Amino acid sequence: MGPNFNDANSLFKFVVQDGNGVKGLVDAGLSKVPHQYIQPPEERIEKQSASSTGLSPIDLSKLDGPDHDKVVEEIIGAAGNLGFFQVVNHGVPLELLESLKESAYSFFGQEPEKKAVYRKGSSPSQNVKYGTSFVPEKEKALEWKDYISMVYTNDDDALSYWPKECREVALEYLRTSLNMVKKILQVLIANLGVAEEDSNKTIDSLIGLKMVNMNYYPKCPNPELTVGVGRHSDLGSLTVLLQDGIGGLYVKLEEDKNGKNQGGWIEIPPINGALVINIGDTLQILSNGKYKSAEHRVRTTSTKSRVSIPIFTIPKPTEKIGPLPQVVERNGLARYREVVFEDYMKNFFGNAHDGKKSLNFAEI
Ligand SMILES: O=C(O)CCC(=O)C(=O)O
Repeated sequence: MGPNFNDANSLFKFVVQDGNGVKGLVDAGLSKVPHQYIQPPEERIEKQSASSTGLSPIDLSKLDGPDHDKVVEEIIGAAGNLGFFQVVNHGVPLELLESLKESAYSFFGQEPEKKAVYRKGSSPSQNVKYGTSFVPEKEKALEWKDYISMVYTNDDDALSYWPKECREVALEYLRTSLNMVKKILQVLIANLGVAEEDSNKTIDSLIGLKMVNMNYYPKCPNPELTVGVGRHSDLGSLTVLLQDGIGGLYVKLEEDKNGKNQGGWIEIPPINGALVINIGDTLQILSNGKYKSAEHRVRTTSTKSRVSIPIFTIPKPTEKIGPLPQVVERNGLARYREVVFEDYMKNFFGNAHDGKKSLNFAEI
């Protein structure tokens, strides 16, 4: 007998424990989403309610030319306002971006047993994890997303243990993106008053750990009731994100001092060949709030499945993270305490997504 999707335990076992994922549910021919995926009304995403950013992508190649100062201004402005921006001429080959999307489809298109090998507890490497939703055990409503997560330690480990469908392209994506991440961080760190001779050390501490994820959002019979990813901010320093052409990534506008913006949402539209960059909690803490770790979420769609491929750059677990003294000196008051990053991570991954609540852990 097949799984009974009306029974909560049976569904959880099928999707989460047996590793069939949301894709397994959809492939079983569902005509409406099971109640475990139905979000409370306040979390649902109305497609019509968001506007597009209308912001042009930043041309990173100009950092090395006469427009250097203008590009620096654009990066600093975006990091301090929306916390999200898009970049072009980023140094990551455009053919590689296409291969990455294809490799995500070839990984998730496999039989469930092939993917389930990488479930937590059975994966041949603790650096590779296949899963679904975010923290399914803790969530009131599950997220409509399957993922594979690959932590980088060294090339040999990646080439031995990351899934063969995507290992080479994911590694090349990471390698080429890191050059860009370092350039962007150089700009952001210099603006916080870190002396040039200390800049490399600070950057190394911000990107001590790297993780490439591939997200797969199967098409959904009831996009109006579900979310692909719920409201959250990222925990690390900078996230690089490749999204395909489907759309559905929304960022929350912070209410400004005059009460304008009212916390509305805007879409980060897919731009062919561009990469999305966003600020994570670590940079918000380090900058004492000058840079914004933006709250974001992802809509589902009934017409086509979507893939996205983020790289998360985060400090090593043993690293201590707190506001830079030079920034506190300017502000007069530290908004965050110093935290051991391992504790911050445990809190982040131990709770369901809930907007920017992750930052409360470090708030004074
Ligand atoms: O799929 C996206 O566009 C964003 C994914 C995301 O927010 C995440 O993986 O944390």
